[in-house]
Amino acid sequence: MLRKGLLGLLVILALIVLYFIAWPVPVEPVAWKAPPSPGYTGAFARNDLLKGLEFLKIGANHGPEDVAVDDQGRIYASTHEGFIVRLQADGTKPENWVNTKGRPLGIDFDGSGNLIVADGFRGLLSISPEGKVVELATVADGIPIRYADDVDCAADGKIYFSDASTKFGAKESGGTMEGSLLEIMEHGGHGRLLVYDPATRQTSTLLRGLAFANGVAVSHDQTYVLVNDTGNYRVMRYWIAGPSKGKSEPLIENLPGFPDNISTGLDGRYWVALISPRNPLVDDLSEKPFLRKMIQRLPAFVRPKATSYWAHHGHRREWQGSERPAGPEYRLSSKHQCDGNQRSLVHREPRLSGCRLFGEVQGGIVGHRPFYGRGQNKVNTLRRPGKG
Ligand SMILES: [Ca+2]
Ligand SMILES: [Ca+2]
Repeated sequence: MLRKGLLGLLVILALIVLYFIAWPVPVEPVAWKAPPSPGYTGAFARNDLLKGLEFLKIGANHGPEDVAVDDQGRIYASTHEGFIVRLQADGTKPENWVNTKGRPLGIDFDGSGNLIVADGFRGLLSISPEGKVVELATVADGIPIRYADDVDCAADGKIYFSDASTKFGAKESGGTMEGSLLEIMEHGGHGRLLVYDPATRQTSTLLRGLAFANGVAVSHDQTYVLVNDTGNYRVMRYWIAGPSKGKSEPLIENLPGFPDNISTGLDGRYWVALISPRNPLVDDLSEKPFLRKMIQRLPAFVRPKATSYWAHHGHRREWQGSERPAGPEYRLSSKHQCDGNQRSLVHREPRLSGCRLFGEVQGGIVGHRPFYGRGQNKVNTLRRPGKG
């Protein structure tokens, strides 16, 4: 009897071991070497500069991934429910303006007043001022766009956008968060930076191999495009003009968190939203793909995931003028919210004169922060946009 029981136990144990070794999972993890995290030190030292955000309501919608402002100063937010929510210029009266029937993520106005949308489920869309939705791109270089994430329109009309993962599509993976976790866990580099040319209606690939291609921002002088390589904790620069055209290099490396959106700001700044602090387990297992695969066989709730705790923003400032000064090319500073309010995963869109806007990826609000610095600390009304 005892022997039978022992045998049964051994069989169960063997099945468990077999499960952890052989059960099929969607990821095929790739070995890489995560640089040691600097943590929130130096320019990233914790502070409470984001405390006191005012919050604008977006109706019954959630997860405003990005925000944009039209020429009348009205505010638009892309939401989890598929709605583009529109608020009046004073931040009131949210209305469900258009539903893309997908998952709108990055949004930006083009020169003709169309709202260009990187839709995680549908690809690149354009919404006319009357609210008509048109698909601009669903395929690039023969590969379906499975996870359009962020978009930025250049002054010449070209539309730069990211396809976060060609393997783990937002829809096929069961959602944007699920797809991002798979891409980052595998670290297979299925993300790409794309450009849509309205003159030819063609979409082409500029950069490949990104471990979740995320936020996109065209530089102030229109000579390069920044794209966040989330799984590698870095911001990449791809040159679109000048002697380095077609080349790319990392601009900021080894960030202490996962970079999500990036946008242009005032005074030559760029704003990077760090969606979550780095996860020590993910870093420790970077060179152990087999163990990462085993972890994928654990129930979802015990697997590594984004930490919804507090918001961080690094920003970078470029040198002014054409002469590059000696020393680092950029200066970093950051603004945080450390009150533990679970207000996390914040993005920003600073293209307003007088205030900054944030979208909270998992919450139901858009944050509004009066512009501070340079002696302005109490602008409380939203003003007309000035291209920052
Ligand atoms: Ca994003
Ligand atoms: Ca952006």
